Amino acid sequence: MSEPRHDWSLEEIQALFALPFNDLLYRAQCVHRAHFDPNQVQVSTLLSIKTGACSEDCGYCSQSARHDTSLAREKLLPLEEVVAAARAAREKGANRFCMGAAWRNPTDKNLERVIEMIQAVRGLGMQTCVTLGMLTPAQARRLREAGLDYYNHNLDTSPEFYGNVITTRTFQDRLDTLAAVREAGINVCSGGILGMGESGTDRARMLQELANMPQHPQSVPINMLVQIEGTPLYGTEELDPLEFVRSIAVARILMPRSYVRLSAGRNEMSDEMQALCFLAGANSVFYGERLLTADNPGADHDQALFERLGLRMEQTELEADKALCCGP
Ligand code: SAM
Ligand code: DTB
Ligand code: SF4
Repeated sequence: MSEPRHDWSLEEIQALFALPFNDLLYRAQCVHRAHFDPNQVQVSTLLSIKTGACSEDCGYCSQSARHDTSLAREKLLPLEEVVAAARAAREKGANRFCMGAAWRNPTDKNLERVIEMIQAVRGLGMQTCVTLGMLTPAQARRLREAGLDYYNHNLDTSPEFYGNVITTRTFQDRLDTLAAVREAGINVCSGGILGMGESGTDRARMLQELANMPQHPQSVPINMLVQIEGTPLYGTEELDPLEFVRSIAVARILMPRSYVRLSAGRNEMSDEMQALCFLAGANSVFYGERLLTADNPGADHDQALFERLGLRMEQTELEADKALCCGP
């Protein structure tokens, strides 16, 4: 197996996008099979632990205080509510619990409250992920010490298109947070959003930025824009679904060992479109009826889909250990 590359040129990536669809999917499927069980998906459940009233102006987001989206605001949730949600997610089969807060960045006081949540969720035998905005290197180290498994912070789009979507923090700010997370030894979860009106070159550039990081993010969420009324991006022309599938395939080829997550927007996708995304190398999803504020297919729908496709959900470590020592 060859070592993953970190020197992809834009031309090479554009040449992948330009392949005939069948050739591209075949290449992606070969890469996928060389590194992963092709019939297994990792499932993460999301919970918004602090909702709305965010100071940032991200053009896609329901939670920005600058957009009129009629979203109910909520302060940081009490610990017991978070643990109850994580337990329910575990019972439905999720092996990772991802907690998101509508902050530009957490204060050190906020961080200590979130750490209590991380420790309680780990206590349930689940992997933990949080997405809290920008972090300082010291905050990233504090999260690592507390046992956090993954930190999600997306590039969102290409550096060139970025200013059309967000003005209150820079693309470089995002790279700095990701470097702090990586250097603290936390697994990086980073990807972006397609369907925001970006060009094909922007999609290729975003994937190039992700693939040419010093280490590939362990997890790469590819979101389809969920159009939210009242946000500046509401009404954007929809992306050709096959172009979305191609982007998943290219992500798989560029980052062969990363989990590529078919993320937001599944509620608006047909089962057949999702099946194509799995064929293109997606091997992770957000699972449960809500993302942070938007709807997601319910667990029942997903279980039926996995059944139809013969996909198995990755287990928690505890379940995997039990299966090893006690048999089926
Ligand atoms: N406030 C933190 C931040 O921005 O880093 C954490 C939460 S934020 C909601 C996490 C990510 O969700 C964003 O970076 C974006 O990629 C994704 N996201 C938010 N709203 C979305 C939407 N309407 N459609 C698709 N993805 C979205
Ligand atoms: C990611 O890439 N997508 C998730 C998670 N990371 C935090 C969030 C999707 C949000 C979709 C819109 C909403 O629920 O408000
Ligand atoms: Fe705030 Fe995050 Fe939404 Fe941007 S994406 S407005 S930082 S919650």
